[in-house]
Amino acid sequence: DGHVYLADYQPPAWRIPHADLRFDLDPDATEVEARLRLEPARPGEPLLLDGEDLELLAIELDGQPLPPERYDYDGQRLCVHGVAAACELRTRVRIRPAANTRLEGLYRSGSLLLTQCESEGFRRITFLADRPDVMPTWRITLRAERRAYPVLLANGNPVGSRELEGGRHEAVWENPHPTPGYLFAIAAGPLARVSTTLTTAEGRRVELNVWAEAGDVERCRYALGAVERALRWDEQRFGRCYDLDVFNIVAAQDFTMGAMENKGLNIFNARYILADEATATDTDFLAIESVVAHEYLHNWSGNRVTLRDWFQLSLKEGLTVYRDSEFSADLHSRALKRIEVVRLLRGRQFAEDAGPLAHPVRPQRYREISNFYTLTVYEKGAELIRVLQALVGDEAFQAGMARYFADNDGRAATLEDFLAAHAAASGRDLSDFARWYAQAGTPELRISASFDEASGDYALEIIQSQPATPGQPGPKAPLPIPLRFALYGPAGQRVGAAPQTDAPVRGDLLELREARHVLRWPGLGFQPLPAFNQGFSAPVRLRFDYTPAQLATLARWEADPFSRWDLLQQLAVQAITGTDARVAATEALREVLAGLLADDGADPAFVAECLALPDFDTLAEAVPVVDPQALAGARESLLATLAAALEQPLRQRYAALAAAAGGGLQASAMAARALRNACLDWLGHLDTVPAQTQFDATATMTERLAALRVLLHRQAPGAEAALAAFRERFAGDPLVTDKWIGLVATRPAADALADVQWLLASPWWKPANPNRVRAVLGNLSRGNPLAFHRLDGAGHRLIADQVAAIDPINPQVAARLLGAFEGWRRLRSGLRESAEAALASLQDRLASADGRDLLDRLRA
Ligand code: B3K
Ligand code: ZN
Repeated sequence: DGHVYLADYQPPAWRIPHADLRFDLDPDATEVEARLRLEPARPGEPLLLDGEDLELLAIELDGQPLPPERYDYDGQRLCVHGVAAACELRTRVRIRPAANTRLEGLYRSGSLLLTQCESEGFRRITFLADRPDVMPTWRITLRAERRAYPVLLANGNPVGSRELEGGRHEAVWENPHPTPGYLFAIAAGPLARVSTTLTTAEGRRVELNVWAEAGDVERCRYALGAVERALRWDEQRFGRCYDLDVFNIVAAQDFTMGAMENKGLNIFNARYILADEATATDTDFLAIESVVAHEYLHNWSGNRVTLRDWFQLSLKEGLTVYRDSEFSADLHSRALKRIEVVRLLRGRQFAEDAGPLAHPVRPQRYREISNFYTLTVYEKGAELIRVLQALVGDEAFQAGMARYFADNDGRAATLEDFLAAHAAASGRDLSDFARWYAQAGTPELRISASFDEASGDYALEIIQSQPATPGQPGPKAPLPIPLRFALYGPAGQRVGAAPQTDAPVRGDLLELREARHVLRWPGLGFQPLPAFNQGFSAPVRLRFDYTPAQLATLARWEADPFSRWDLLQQLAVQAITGTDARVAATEALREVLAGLLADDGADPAFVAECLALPDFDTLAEAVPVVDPQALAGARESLLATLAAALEQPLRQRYAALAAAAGGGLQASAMAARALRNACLDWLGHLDTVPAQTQFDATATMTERLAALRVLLHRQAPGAEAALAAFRERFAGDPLVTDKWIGLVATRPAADALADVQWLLASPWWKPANPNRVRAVLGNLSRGNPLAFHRLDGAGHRLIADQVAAIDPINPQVAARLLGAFEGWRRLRSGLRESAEAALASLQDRLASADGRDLLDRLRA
């Protein structure tokens, strides 16, 4: 039926211990000669290799040309007949990088030639068993014209280079670590670098380089520092050292995802490398550091220990997201990092888990694996590592990680291997925990309290349930859920008494195992105020009926900043979507925010997070039927009301932070800018003059872009002039151009669609550049509910038409865009029909496997 099933896994029939590749690079026609050493692993099986759209020029077995009857090649698979023993296969193929708009395999980006192989792109370069459990060591020879391609990079260590005739030259690289084809990479072109050397904790001298096209190289310094920080952190926190003599990163303007962790040669979307304070925002800097760390950290979680098959994807991605978020939390603020992660999880992953694309963290089947690089596999996968850590405790978790790396080094592992290492280290049976990986959908906890006046007994009842999801109608087994909790007495004192319950309790951590648990405090004597899920210990939807006054009280009593932020979010959700509680919630919110704005002792970055009310996606998750106009309108009017009520404190705080916000990347300056920009945004509901003043005076992109956003989104008198000035100033910089385009595409109004149409007809529209597609269409579909969900259906039609247009150019980018429809069944009537019609219109217009798979699941 076109699906690949986890249950069908078979180990490879042939091993490939070594691969020797020779490239004659040319953008129009590159020739690749491959010598593969082959050994039968399961005697009697045919020799099959993957190879997609390759022009086969020559084929030899053990030095003898193969006659046509000895092999078949159908454009997808090469089958060599009549081989049973170890041998060497030599092939020569031609490929066409400049014609490769899919950006999978070998492709051209500007003056560079680059590769992207994960998941199944290697087969577009040459023949191989293109699966993660086939792991050759590699020798890679690159030859090219020196003038156009002075730098030639590949995986591993450089082992030689020489001049060739006719202005050509050659570089040879060796990767001694067994490495699957998906981690193969080469990069060639007029690259310049920033560089440093260091000695690892194991005593290895390593050269770190970040490469970019010559004009951009000065903007690579921050990324270089980030690599060094990540390398040191992995040594200290996990005892993992780097294992080659060089670590190279290359920045590319055309790149489908964020970045790629190829062994020793990471290739990055330029937006996650290039930065200085004039062209990148503070948010960009933090994102760069975190993506650089993520890819670096893959060297152990992904590369040294790789995957048996693609179903195990979260084994490297969830784990590496967990690792990079710990890195950021250790280097900066743990609470702020947690807030960022939980925003993404609640706003986007919960939506994925609740819609037609929901799937388990380890899917059981796929048609196109590219469609499973999802928030569920990445972000929920990372949360599961955190759940595991909470269940076994920090010390056992650390021991389990050490054991996992030691037992699986050089292997292609499974989630079972991961859980076995943790079970052994913690002495705990983790078979119930494994259900988290198999069951889709966000668990829900309903908690209700009861207090008996006569006896003074207090009790909490906790009921766990799992929603039905596509292919998993249920019923589903209960999950082990680590839930933090606290009880407060009438004056805000913590109740220390442990509850009576059949669930294990360690301090403030409760471990839910069954569908229902009751916690009793006999004779407590008063009705306490309970608080739950501090630090978001459990990735669940939690329902407990609080009044606005109770939420506001807890927001003062709770010490954990994450929880305080979370309680304010809940208050804001009540103030926006509530019925009876609305007025009271608004007033409570005003009071808490006024207190925060007046509190000079609070971290300004934290106050800024509290001022950022729940975004549209988070609100949409809180209501059963999504009415975008009503939700956005209610949010807008809450902001206007509060801005008017808080005008004085907003203006004061904005002015008081001016000096601290000046420049520099130290935490205090970033925090000051964050709070100033939050104030500016709120003030924009009343007055756009401060934004105009900030736009004219500032030197940093953080302040310039925030000011431009207010001017454009509030349609200030100076908006057009400011946009023109910004556009001119950064005309030569595609990444900054993406920024103003993003602001235009997210103006919160239905007629922003006309601006998007204008962009699509302008010279700025570059449908083959993934960053530009995201800037224009990703922002419209994911960041502008009023324009995307226009009542006349024009937003839905525009995105559907663009998906059809981009599908033949870059199917992965098109499929991502199509994912914006994932919430369509929950839209209010009228919009639901228009979304359904837009999807139906695509039925005969998508040719790619990516697009077809996604469309079928969306419409099922
Ligand atoms: N592993 C890559 C993602 C590859 C996506 C392929 N369609 C980047 C990362 O997660 O680190
Ligand atoms: Zn990753």
